[in-house]
Amino acid sequence: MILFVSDLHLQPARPVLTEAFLRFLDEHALGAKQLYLLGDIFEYWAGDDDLPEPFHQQIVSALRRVSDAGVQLFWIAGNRDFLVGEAFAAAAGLTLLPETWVIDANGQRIVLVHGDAQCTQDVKYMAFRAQVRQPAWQQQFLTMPLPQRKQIIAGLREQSKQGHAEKSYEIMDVTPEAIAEVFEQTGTTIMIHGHTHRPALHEVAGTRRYVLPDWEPEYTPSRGGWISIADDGTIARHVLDGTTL
Ligand SMILES: [Mn+2]
Repeated sequence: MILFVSDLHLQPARPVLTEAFLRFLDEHALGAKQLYLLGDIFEYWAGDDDLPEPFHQQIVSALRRVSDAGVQLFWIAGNRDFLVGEAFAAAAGLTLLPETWVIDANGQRIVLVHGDAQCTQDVKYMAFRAQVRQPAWQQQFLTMPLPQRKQIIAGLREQSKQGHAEKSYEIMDVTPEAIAEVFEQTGTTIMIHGHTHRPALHEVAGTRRYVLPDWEPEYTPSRGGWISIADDGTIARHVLDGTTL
């Protein structure tokens, strides 16, 4: 079994969410062969020097327990936790992947992305992304003291809340052109991504695009879940209690 999950937006202020994620790791991920974490696992990540923070320690050791049990863990950065680096990866026992990654899962080639790079209509975000994904920009940002970085990130989040009263990054959807380009460039016909908070299976012109849900276990109706690929290649979408859609 291979599992895929994204968009938890883990943060200390949401203990019910943390509990739901830890339960998912215990009850489902521990029995899997591989687990792919496809972005925005954390609400934000200011740099690996924030690893000692108790909440981060709790999540890292939970992931570590899964990898120590023999499950291979893989990570694709989201738009909120792209500053996760090798120190985090080593502590959690996972492998960092590039932003576009093709896997061979039980004979099927499947392309994995977070999904933010495909929201090409959001011109402002695309410009921001192009800047902050540059290694040189990141190196420079990471030279600032951690409290200052946290302050800047909090400011950006506040700004995006105010400026996006009618539109947030997550409200923007991927564009068909950007999706077609990913399929073409990778020679694949199956994709799994998150980011948009629009869980779905889109079947278009011989392609299948699975969109992961964001997690909101503390609300009614609850949101959340994951995608699995069984040993026979069957791809399934699961809700929080594990049942398939
Ligand atoms: Mn995202």
